Amino acid sequence: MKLLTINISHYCEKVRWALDYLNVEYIEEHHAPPFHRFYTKKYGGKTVPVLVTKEQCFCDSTEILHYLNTIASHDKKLYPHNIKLRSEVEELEELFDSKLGVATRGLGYYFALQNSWKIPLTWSKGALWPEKIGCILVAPLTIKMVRKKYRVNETQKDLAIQNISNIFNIVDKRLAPDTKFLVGNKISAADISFAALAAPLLRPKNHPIYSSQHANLSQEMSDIAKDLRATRSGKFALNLYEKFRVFSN
Ligand SMILES: N[C@@H](CCC(=O)N[C@@H](CS)C(=O)NCC(=O)O)C(=O)O
Repeated sequence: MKLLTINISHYCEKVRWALDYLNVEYIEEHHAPPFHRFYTKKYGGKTVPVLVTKEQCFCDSTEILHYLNTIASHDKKLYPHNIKLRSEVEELEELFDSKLGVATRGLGYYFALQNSWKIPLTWSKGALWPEKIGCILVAPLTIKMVRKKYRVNETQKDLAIQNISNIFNIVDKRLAPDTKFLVGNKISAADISFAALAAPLLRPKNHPIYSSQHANLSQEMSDIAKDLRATRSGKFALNLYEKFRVFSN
């Protein structure tokens, strides 16, 4: 299998984690914005991640996890067999994808764009040299598009902080002090989605891409991250990374 990614994308990390957890063999092909579009377009998508198998391709992280579930062994299903539990997992995954992932990305870009010269270097990590160079050359234009597309501004920043806090509260309420997983007694797509999509702020130690060092974050972002890490759901996500973020490749 081939996984098309932009290195730092947390939706890509969600899929990478699922593939690693299931011990599926795959090759990750890193692309740098805006050049990822040449490749995603070939498979009928726009965004990353895209998973390409011998027979099919999938252009959305949730679609990919559903596909992976069909090839997962019985003891490692990402979605429980029980219909009620399965729909709980699916509802949580949808909430995290549509609200948490959007908010952590928006907030991440709000702070990252304060040092915008660094962005093409981060975007292009792992990409081939021609793409790296292209990414740096067209970065001013790409950054302008990102600002517009993800509405990176002060109002959206406040809204993102509010949305993140709301979702962390929802998760807090589901977690009793000894709860290991969001649904049922095994790690599921809900746990993976929550931890991967919160990771740009939580900066877990075992993350394959983000550094857990807060030294290179702005003071304001670092303060937000510290507060989130101290919540019950923050600790829960950090623990998921520590105990369950295995690597197959
Ligand atoms: N719903 C999609 C969202 C993926 C997504 O938004 N990916 C972003 C990176 S975080 C992307 O590819 N952005 C570049 C673009 O829109 O061209 C999924 O879960 O796969």
